Amino acid sequence: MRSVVFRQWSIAAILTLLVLSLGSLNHSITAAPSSPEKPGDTIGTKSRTIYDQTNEKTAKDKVAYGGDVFGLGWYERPFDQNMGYMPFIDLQKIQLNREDANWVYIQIQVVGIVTEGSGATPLYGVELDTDLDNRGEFLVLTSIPAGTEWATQGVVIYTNSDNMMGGSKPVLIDKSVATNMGYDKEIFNSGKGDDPNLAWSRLSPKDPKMVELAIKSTFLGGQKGKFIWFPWSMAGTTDLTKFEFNDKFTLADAGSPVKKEAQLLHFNGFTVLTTSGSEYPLKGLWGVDNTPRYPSGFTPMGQMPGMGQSYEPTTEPIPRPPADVPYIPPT
Ligand SMILES: [Ca+2]
Ligand SMILES: [Ca+2]
Ligand SMILES: [Ca+2]
Repeated sequence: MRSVVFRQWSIAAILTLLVLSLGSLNHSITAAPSSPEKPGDTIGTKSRTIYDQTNEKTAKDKVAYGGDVFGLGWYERPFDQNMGYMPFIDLQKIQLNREDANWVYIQIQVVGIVTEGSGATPLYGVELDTDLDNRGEFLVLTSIPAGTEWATQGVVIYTNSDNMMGGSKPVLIDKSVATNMGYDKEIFNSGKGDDPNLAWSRLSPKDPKMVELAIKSTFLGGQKGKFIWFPWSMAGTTDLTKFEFNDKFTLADAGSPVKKEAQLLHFNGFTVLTTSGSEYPLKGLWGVDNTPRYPSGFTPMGQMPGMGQSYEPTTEPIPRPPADVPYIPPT
């Protein structure tokens, strides 16, 4: 009887130790605490990661490697008006992290050293569709952060006053000229706005090729918030009232970053035609890079145009429910 009691105590002790050690393990993988009014020093490690096409190998030939799909609003144009490569806006890897109770962090890594692009006053950020109607509500952009400390300086959040982002067909090319207003209205600029601490940026303390953004989690619906997001980088002269670009430019006016024939790609259930090489070189729409759209906090139901699930195109269709995102050639 005594030994049975002892054994029970031993099991209880082992269980207690196990719970304690699991507890400390749990603690050690949680992001360092942040303040509700200022982002934390460290960003968690469980991030949604997107890899984007890069162009350093083809830059000497003044062409993009690929990845530009005008009809879906996917751009691969980190080049100037003369097809000069801008590695400091060539998106490479983007991570979105929601482990922190107070902040959503976005880490944007490009091919070149960020500060080496200062002459072009580049902007880095994220577009957000917060009501899941495929129309962007917000565009959060930062200029090159002054340093590796979080600051609100240079961070601007734009919205659109007509809630008609993307015209009659969000994401896709409108058949007639879109007259919607684009990102025409600032709701936050360098700490000025209803909430002076809404969004922050810094250069990554670990990587000179990375810009980091922090947006208050409550702005995006809190920890259970659902939104569509995707990153942008652009030269600072980009006209934000021209969003969405594939409505406000024809492909002929925008130009093309590739010389290749347009290719039909089967892409996670989508069938898309890449941008035609006959429109080479870049004309009106240059100095921009982005990626497909991604869901956060929800699984997309039905067809959401421009959504990516993996960035690797395949030559054969992946069996999935039928998807058709028609490419509408400019007339
Ligand atoms: Ca890129
Ligand atoms: Ca929306
Ligand atoms: Ca449209």
